[in-house]
Amino acid sequence: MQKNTFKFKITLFGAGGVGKTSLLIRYIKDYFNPELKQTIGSNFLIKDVEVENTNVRLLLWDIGGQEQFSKLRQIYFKGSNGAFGVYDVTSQPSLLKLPGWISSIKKSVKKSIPMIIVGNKTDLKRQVERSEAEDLVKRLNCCDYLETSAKTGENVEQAFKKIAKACLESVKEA
Ligand code: G3D
Ligand code: MG
Repeated sequence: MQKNTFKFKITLFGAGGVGKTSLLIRYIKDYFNPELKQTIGSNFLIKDVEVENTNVRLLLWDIGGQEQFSKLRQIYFKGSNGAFGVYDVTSQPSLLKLPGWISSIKKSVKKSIPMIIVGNKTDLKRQVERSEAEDLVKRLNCCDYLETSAKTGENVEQAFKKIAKACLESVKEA
């Protein structure tokens, strides 16, 4: 790792089953495993990227199968530089869980951090209107909204790039 590398902790959040682990695996390893089992515990994966001629190391945290335990959430979010929220475009309840997650983040992280929301599983028949998701994302003050498919790979790289870029901009502003 070069000396001038920025390190950002980016935490994934969202309801169980929306595709957080699949998105991470698609991004890091470029494959999709339909047999993927529910993650146990939280994992983190590392990806080195270049953003605007700057070396950035992303520490990507995946909460695993314990999404429902709010005490764990606080530990998990602590020290995050950015957050990556996921819902499933075939599940309205998964969209409506995002505000609760974001209030957990605000309780755990003192300063305001960039957040991106992705609507995943665009390869399936959607149940949530894009405009509804966009409205919510705007109300939640997230920096961006994208739609992805961990299955086809659509927009996956772009989504992680956006959050990396937003993290970099936030440290440069500070
Ligand atoms: P999670 O980590 O948010 O809990 P997972 O979600 O990554 O474990 O994914 C939950 C299920 O959704 C998995 O299926 C996975 O294969 C599927 N999935 C994830 N992303 C996509 C996607 O973009 N498109 C489609 N069609 N399916 C996706 P199983 O059957 O193992 O539960
Ligand atoms: Mg998982």
